Amino acid sequence: MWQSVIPTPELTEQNGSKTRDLAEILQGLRQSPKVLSPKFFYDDLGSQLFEKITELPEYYLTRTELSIMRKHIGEIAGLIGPHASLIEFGSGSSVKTRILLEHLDRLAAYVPVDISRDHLVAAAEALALEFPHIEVLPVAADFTQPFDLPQPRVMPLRNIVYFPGSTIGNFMPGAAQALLEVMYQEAKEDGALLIGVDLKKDKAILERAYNDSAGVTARFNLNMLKRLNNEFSANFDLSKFAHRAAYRTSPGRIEMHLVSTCGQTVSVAGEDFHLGEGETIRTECSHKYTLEEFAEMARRAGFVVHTVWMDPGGLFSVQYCLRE
Ligand code: SAH
Ligand code: AVI
Repeated sequence: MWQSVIPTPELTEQNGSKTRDLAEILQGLRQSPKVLSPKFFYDDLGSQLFEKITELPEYYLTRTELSIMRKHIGEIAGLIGPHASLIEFGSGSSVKTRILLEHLDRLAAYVPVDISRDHLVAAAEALALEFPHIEVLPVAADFTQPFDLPQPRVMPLRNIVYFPGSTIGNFMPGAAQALLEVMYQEAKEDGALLIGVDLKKDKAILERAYNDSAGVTARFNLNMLKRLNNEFSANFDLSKFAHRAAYRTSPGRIEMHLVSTCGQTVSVAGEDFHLGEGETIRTECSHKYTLEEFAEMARRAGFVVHTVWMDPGGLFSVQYCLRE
């Protein structure tokens, strides 16, 4: 009987540690005000909910970045040149990447790096089917911790680090610069960074994007507690928390919180935490930059911004940065 041969990309798993994650969660909940890292959003359901967010009418980021990529892909592919290795941080479903994979000249390899393991594997398998001529080398890793990249079969001419979605905005300025420094190292000599950066704009547009009328962002936010219940022996009652997202003009970021709707005590891995009525756990910051602010941060990490593409409304930017 005829059987089709489906190429299965080989997964590299690195630096995942439940003990380290739990220590980080407990440390965040002991703080005042309480915080949890946005990286804990992304279990399988969290990744699916994020995909739903990208399709919401209020969430302008994804469709705007896609439109910029489609409009300027010729110029982007020209700047990147042939035989590059494309290394993507926080690849998710690799939707925007498909535009690059379709247009880059004889790509040596595509290396998606993501913390959401099963979602990454599914995306990598789909890509390997769609682009059988490109070596796909998925890496399941927390990119805020040290990790190694697999070696492609074909020696690339240069490394291009791709970081779309404005995920850079989810890091505090110091951590964002540290991450750009890691990317600088991964780009190696002659390498470059292609990055999506969301821009400062009217507060009402921003707050709508993180408070959608269908309530998907609220489910995404609350899912973090469900994940803590499932994986870290927590006992959060989701009905006692509400989603809140608001823009703080200074320092220029959306903050997402989970608001305790009553006084309550929750337990995580045997440790109790008290929350007063109205007390919040901050789950995410989404920093918005001006072009100047981002250029300055990139410069401190060793990059010089070479080209910036924006949509006509100036909502979002895609930036090509070279090692200085
Ligand atoms: N690049 C995609 C997805 C953005 S969502 C886009 O532009 O639409 C953010 C992605 O980063 C998720 O897939 C999430 O799993 C991943 N991520 C978040 N924190 C991470 C970390 N510390 N290490 C690795 N991946 C991370
Ligand atoms: C992945 N990241 C850039 C998204 C953002 O806009 O900060 C995550 C998100 N949070 C709420 N909606 C989307």
